[in-house]
Amino acid sequence: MSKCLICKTEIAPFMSFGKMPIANGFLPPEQFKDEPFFKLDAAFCDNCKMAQLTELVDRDKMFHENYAFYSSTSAGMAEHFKEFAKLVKSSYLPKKKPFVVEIGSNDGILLRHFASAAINYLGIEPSANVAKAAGDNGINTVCEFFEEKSAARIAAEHGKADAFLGANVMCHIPYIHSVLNGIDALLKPEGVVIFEDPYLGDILEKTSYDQIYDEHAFYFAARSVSYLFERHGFELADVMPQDVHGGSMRYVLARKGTRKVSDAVPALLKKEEALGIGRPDTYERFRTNVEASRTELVKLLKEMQQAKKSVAGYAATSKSTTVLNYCGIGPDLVEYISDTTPIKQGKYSPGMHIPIRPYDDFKEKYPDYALLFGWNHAREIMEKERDFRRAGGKWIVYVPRVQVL
Ligand code: DWN
Ligand code: SAH
Repeated sequence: MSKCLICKTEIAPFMSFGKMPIANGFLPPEQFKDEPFFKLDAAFCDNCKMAQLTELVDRDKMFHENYAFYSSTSAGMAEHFKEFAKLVKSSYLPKKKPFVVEIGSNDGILLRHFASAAINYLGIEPSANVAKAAGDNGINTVCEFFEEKSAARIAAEHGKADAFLGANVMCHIPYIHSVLNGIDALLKPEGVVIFEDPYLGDILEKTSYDQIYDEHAFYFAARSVSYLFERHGFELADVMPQDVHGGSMRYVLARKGTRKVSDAVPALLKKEEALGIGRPDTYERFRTNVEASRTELVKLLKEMQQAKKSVAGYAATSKSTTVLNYCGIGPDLVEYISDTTPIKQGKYSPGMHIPIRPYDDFKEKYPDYALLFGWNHAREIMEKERDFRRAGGKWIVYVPRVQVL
């Protein structure tokens, strides 16, 4: 039995994905023999309702000087973060000398909009290569993990913050109580916390099981986020669904009583109740749906193989590591994966060792089918790849169900 990372209640996994490599551990052949694996099991806490992993990978094995994910690889996400910054500036900052802190600021995709508006800000990013990319673009970034210890020092050096921001990072931090203590130390009394992460409701409804991988320690919903922050004297003041990463939720939190609670909060809590987010049978159903999805995807790829059709993966996402390893899909079924990130190209996918090739290879010779691992960017990608369709190419997607488009 494991203990809930939030409330220490005993929890048991509702689903095991088996042995998994590091999701962003793209590697050269000489490292195959030493490739680390861990057990990917997902559980849900009957007490505080937090969905979470039970076995955790050491943070230094995931976030380091060769972190493979650069935020600015999606034009759609660049636009999303421009709007995020606009909202923070217009609705959440005081007029006088505001100070904004973002954790997991990566290559500066969000903070550049504060820099260009001459607003005082600081990025906190432990992965040295992406932090350097931000620094090279003139974005103030300190390279370290945010937690209670670093927060006190940052507050002493830079002053207290009016807004504490995070996108796709809070769910990455299993030592979340330390982060909340840090927020308490760093945030002004009237300050606001705004963060967004993939939403558990969408994961369950769309069977997007590929959101489950080592970096994602938590799968948040309003119910669990509210419980967690209440333990630290904060209150969930607003929630805003976001049409990114396959369905995300933006949470606004403030110290209890300092901000009006929007009607959207009780409305979402009610919706989550109806969706069964707090009930074990919901997770049983999810597991059945995941297993069915695996069976269908493998069947489809084997049919393509028999018909001698070529299949390439599109976008070597972190999520693809779960799909490939859980379904047992190797280079015999997917010849290569095309990706625009230089650090991934020429390497192999974690665990199943499918070659990662530059995007030009895809453009120069289209495969018969492209398996869309970046399904969360489908609008952006399909728009960009109209010529692939015109040339007779077809997309394979697996969220919300396995389909050929
Ligand atoms: O939570 C996380 C999210 C924000 O980003 C991190 N833990 C890691 C990462 O997850 P991911 O790798 O699943 O992210 P994306 O944004 O779904 O995929 C990015 C990958 O897709 C990059 O390697 C670039 C590639 N890509 C591409 O090759 N062509 C992306 C687009 C839009 C494209 O057109
Ligand atoms: N915010 C960006 C990046 C998300 S990827 C976006 O939405 O695109 C998650 C990022 O969080 C990585 O860059 C990783 O290095 C960073 N991270 C992980 N643990 C962290 C911590 N304790 N404090 C700050 N950043 C952290």
